[in-house]
Amino acid sequence: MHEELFKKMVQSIVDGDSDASTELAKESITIGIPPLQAITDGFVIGVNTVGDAFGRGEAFLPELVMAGEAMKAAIAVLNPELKKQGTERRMLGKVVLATVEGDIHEIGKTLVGTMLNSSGFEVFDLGVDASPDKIIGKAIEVNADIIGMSALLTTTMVKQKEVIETLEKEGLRGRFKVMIGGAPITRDWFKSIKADGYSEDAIGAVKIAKQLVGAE
Ligand code: B1M
Repeated sequence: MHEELFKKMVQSIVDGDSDASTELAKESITIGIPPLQAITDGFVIGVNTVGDAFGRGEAFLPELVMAGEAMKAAIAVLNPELKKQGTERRMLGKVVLATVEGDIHEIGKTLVGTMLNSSGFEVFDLGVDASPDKIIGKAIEVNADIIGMSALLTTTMVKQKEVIETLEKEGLRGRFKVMIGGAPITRDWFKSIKADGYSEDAIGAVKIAKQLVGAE
């Protein structure tokens, strides 16, 4: 069902066509496709297609940028729907969320934030390129339960480790649970830096966050 629409969604991202991705996102809402399904079965496949081509040297930076913009445009339409569909309104805990220093990939991080928020977490989204000091400072300021860090580059994932080491040095490690994610993050990396939670996707992130605050 809706296969044609999903294919058009993929193509709109591959073409870097923000107008088309916006319209397709609106159409999916009108016909009642769950927003997360539109993202995972449609738009994300498009952005992964461009990412893979870029990785093989068959696409170039402008295409990557345009695919990212088209993806953001679609998510901007779907975000309010995702929030509306959040069923749980109890306050499960506070999450300080960021993409780590040196890294400007924001789409997955923002999606994780939206899902956490609509599942009952209060999310303090620091955006992208957030330094360890900024992340830890905010966590102290709001008395966070969880620090969530996204990293999309093999060169920036080390910042997740740096935050954990800084927490240890400052005697704060026991105060916050640390959850990590992002395309290059593996279970081995998660174990090696002694984070508390790791997930491959946004739905998993909600599950892990709930476990970390003892809500599941
Ligand atoms: Co970039 N980029 N990029 N990029 N980019 C990747 C990551 C890359 C894999 C592409 C490739 O080569 N195949 C590659 C990294 C290679 C590596 O490190 N091994 C790469 C590169 C090289 C670069 C640049 C260096 C390119 C250059 O300038 N030469 C540059 C770096 C800039 C920087 O950050 N300093 C760069 C720039 C960009 C754009 C700005 C053009 C754009 C981002 C636009 C934006 O965010 N506003 C971009 C894009 C779009 C991508 C790809 C194609 C797609 C990323 C994305 O949005 N995915 C990406 C290829 C890929 O990943 N397939 C690529 C969709 C999103 C929903 O998924 O972010 O993985 P994702 O999030 C998922 C999960 O990972 C998980 O849940 C999310 C939802 O399911 N998750 C978490 C994420 N965070 C989590 C946190 C959690 C839990 C789960 O807990 C806290």
